Amino acid sequence: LAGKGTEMMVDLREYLKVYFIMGSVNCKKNPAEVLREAIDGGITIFQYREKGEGALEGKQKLELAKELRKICLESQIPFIVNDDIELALDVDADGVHIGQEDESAAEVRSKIGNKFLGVSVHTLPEAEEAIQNGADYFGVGPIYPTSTKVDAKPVRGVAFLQELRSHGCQVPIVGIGGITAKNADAVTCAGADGVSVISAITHAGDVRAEADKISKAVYRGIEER
Ligand code: TZP
Ligand code: MG
Repeated sequence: LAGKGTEMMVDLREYLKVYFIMGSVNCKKNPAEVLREAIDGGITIFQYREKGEGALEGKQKLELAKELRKICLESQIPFIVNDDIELALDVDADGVHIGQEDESAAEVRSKIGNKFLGVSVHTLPEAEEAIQNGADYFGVGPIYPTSTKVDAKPVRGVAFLQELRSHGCQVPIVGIGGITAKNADAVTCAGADGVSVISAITHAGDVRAEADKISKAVYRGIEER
C-alpha cells in the first residue's frame, strides 16, 4: 500500500491541505464569487463537481468550468474536475477525481497523461487497486454525516483513514464528508494530509472567514499528531 513517494507527491500533499469542492448546485450566490472568496480564505486546491438536482449540463457546464478554471489559473490553485474526463481535457484541468462507480482508474489514467488522478476509496482492496492503476491521491469518507451527497456510503469517522496509515499507506489522502472548522483538526490529526469541504464553505455567511478557519484547523491537527 506504500504507493509512490516522488518529489511531485510532496507538492501534491501541500496542495491537498484545504480542498474546496463545489458546483453551481452547492452555491447560494455566484459560484465565481464563492470561489474567489474561498481562495482569499486560503483554500489550496479546487474541484469542480457539477452534480445533483438542477446541475448544469452541456454548454452551460462548460462555460462555468472555463470561468472557474481561469480564476484558479490566476491564483495558481490547481483545478480538478469531478468525473467528467472530457470536460477536464477540454479546459486543460490539472486533474480528475473519480469514484468507484466511474470509469476505471486505469482507463482514466491512460486518457489524462500526467494530470493528477484522485480516486475515492472505501476499502483496503480498493486502495490497493487504485495505486496499481496510477492514483495520485485518495479521497476517504464520509468521515462525518453529510447531506450534500445523497448516495454517500455509511459514516466511518476517521477509522478507515487510520487503517490505511497503519497498513503503511503513504499515498496523499484527503478526508471528506461533514467536515467543518470544528472537526477538520481531528481529520488531519488522524493521518489525512488535508480535508475536502463542500457545504461548510459554500453555505457559510462569510466564505472567506470560514475557509480561513478550516485552514487553521487543518494545520492545528497536523501539529497535534
Ligand atoms: N463524497 C463523500 S461525502 C461527500 C462527497 C462528495 C459530500 C461532502 O460534502 P460536505 O458538504 O462537505 O459534507
Ligand atoms: Mg463520481
